[in-house]
Amino acid sequence: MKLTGVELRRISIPLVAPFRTSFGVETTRDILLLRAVLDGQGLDGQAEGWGECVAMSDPLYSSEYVDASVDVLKRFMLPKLFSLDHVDGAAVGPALEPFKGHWMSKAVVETAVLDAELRGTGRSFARELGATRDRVPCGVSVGIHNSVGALLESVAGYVSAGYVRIKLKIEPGWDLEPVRAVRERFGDDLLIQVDANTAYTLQDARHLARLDEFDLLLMEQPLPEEDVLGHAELARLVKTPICLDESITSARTAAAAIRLGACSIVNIKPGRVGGYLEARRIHDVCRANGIAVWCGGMLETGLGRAANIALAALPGFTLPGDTSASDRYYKTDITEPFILSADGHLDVPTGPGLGVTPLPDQLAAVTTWTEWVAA
Ligand code: NPQ
Ligand code: MG
Repeated sequence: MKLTGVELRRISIPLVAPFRTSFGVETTRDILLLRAVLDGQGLDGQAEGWGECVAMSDPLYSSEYVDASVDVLKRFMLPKLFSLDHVDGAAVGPALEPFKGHWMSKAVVETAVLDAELRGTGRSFARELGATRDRVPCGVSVGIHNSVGALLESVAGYVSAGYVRIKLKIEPGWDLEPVRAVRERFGDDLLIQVDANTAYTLQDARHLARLDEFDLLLMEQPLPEEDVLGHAELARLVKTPICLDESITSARTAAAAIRLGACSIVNIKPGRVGGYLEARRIHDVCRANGIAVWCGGMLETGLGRAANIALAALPGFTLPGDTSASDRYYKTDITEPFILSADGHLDVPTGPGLGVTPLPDQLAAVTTWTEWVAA
């Protein structure tokens, strides 16, 4: 199989409400999509597949951003893949390995090629990755609000929609009070966790230990991405389990973080680690070490969401993920929407590849730019 061409497409899609985190506010997602066209042996002629890049427009979550992704794909990654005689999902990672970093760009092209390959042979992402469930329990990530009252109203809506776990975004000045209020209002049975997106330092350890009384499932990425050792220190000073997100960029960094005692739980985001195949390797490393994992989210449309739900159906995903329904973020998704069941689950797609494709009208309505890159 050859990669004969790629369509790069940018879409601009409004969020149902602003999403505020410790690193900024997002009101509209500016997303890069990639459509890969494969030709040849093993396929019925041509096959095409889609990927969704999780980079934001600005490098605020990590160093990656959309314009850089377009650039590195066009300048380095696509020419490399076009030069290969045989391309399939498994070949993309090794071929791009010489290029440092740029995990989100690697992930989008690997996902699109894998989708094309699987569609060409009728296999689903879930089957290919090793899913063992046909539906997954879902959590929801709740942004920083202007007041505790407004936060409680939002959380009440998600709880009544069926979400089985609530994640509260925190930052210095928005931590103990909102967490206490949500715990008091919704009771001891609600599964609650927090995510700081690197907003604290080890100096804040005593303050973060005050979260221990709220019986949280975990605290996610309190310290900077590079401060793995700091997380190991912090883990000795707080009772709440430490979960790493930004610090985990590969199975190797996951293994090192586990060995250091920097985390007892890992948030796996396929886009942040170079794709679904590396995400599965992180799952395997964690499972072998008794470390629980869950599937993170980057406000994906139905394309990225479909693949995340397939991944979240693997056996080591023992905690609910940020795999929310489409309407958590978008009024109109670009695929058939993912709809939450009354008991807070989403069905794992079963069709070939991702099991979903963009709806042409919806896609056209949000597209701001396209470019065809031929081999
Ligand atoms: C996290 N996601 O776990 C991320 C952070 C995040 C669901 O909390 C645009 C694109 C806005 C990606 C905001 C969730 C975003 C984004 C937050 C990712 O850390
Ligand atoms: Mg996070």
